[in-house]
Amino acid sequence: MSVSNRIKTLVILLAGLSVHLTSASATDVSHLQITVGSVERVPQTLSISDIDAMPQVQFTTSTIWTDEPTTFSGVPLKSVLEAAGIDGKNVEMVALNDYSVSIPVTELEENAPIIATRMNGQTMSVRDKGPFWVVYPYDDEAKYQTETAYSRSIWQLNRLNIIE
Ligand SMILES: Nc1nc2c(c(=O)[nH]1)N[C@H]1C(S)=C(S)[C@@H](COP(=O)(O)O)O[C@H]1N2
Ligand SMILES: [Mo]
Repeated sequence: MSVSNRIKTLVILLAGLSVHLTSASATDVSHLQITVGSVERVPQTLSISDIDAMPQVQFTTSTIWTDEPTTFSGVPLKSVLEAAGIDGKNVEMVALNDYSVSIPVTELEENAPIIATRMNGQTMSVRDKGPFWVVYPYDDEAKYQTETAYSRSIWQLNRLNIIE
C-alpha cells in the first residue's frame, strides 16, 4: 500500500471510530443516570437489574394515562437516593425528551413516588412510557390526584440530578 493509501485507510478507520464513540455517548435508554448538581464526576448508573435487586414496592391504581386499573412495581425514589448515598434539597428528574421536573427531597415519601420498572408485570418499552416511569398510587390519596403529582409523574425517565 502506498503511503497516501495508508493515510486514507487510517482516516477511514478513525472516522469509523469517531462514529462509534459518538453513538456510545448518545442517550442510554436502559440505564438511569444519577448526577449531583454541577459537580464533574462520573455519574452513577442503575440498570433494571440493579433496581430489581432493591426492595420492591407494588401497587394497583387507576391513572390518567391508562383506561383500567394498572399494577406498577419498582422502587421508591426515596430509597434510590438513599442507596446512592446522596443528600440534597431537590431531585431534578429528566426524561429522554428533556422534559424535566423537580421534587423537593422533603416531599419524597417512604413508598411514593416509585420509579416503576414494570407495568402489569412487564417491562416497559420507550413507546410504553418506559423503561422508567415515576408513578404515585393515585387512588390512595387526593394529593396524588393533583397537577403537582401529575407533573412529577415523569415517564421515560433518564436522569436524576440531585441539587443541593
Ligand atoms: N417524559 C415526560 N413526562 C411527563 C411529561 C412530559 O412532557 N414528558 N409531562 C408531565 C406533565 S406536566 C403532566 S401534567 C403529565 C401530563 O400527562 P399528559 O401529557 O398525558 O396529559 O405528565 C407529566 N410527565
Ligand atoms: Mo402538567
